[in-house]
Amino acid sequence: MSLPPGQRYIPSMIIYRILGQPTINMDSYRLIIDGEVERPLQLSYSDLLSLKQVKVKWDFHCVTGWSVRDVEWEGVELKTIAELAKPRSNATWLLVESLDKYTTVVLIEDALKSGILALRMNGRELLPEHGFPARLVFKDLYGWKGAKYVYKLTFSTEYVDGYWEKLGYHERGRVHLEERFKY
Ligand SMILES: Nc1nc2c(c(=O)[nH]1)N[C@H]1C(S)=C(S)[C@@H](COP(=O)(O)O)O[C@H]1N2
Ligand SMILES: [Mo]
Repeated sequence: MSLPPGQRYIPSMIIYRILGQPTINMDSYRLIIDGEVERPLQLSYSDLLSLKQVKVKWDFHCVTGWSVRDVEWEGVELKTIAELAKPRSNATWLLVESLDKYTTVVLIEDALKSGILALRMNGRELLPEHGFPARLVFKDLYGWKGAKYVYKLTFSTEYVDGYWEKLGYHERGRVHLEERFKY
């Protein structure tokens, strides 16, 4: 896919930690899946490693205008997690919460199309600064939708602004349509 409108390539990803670097306790870490699901889940890191893993190589696009070519991610497709949790058909939005209190929101349709809960990046375990133990990544959504240090995914009938959406960034954030801002 060609470079999306308004983007330029840089050599490597810029690290953003708008709410700082959280301390992680791996003994207590659980990925919680709740909300409008038939089967709420709490998955430990080893549970996540035991699920089917996929590997992708995607360009990464930050809404501030930089892109990085061919970043490799490995982890669990959100589709796989949804198959276990069984979201109800009235759920429309996936509300995302991280250990640093960062939040965002993704349309469930977009999340199931190309969302990955990434555990590895460029051939190694996620570095702390890139979101260890787990982060989200989406093929065609801007980088801010890819919450690092993620611990909760809530299937919701209602839209709720996350950190950047509250400040005017777009509900969906599709890169090729330049969905940068709400207005
Ligand atoms: N928890 C958390 N996740 C986050 C951010 C953040 O500040 N905190 N920044 C977002 C933005 S705007 C981008 S572009 C990417 C950058 O990923 P990187 O820090 O691994 O380079 O992380 C996204 N996820
Ligand atoms: Mo970003």
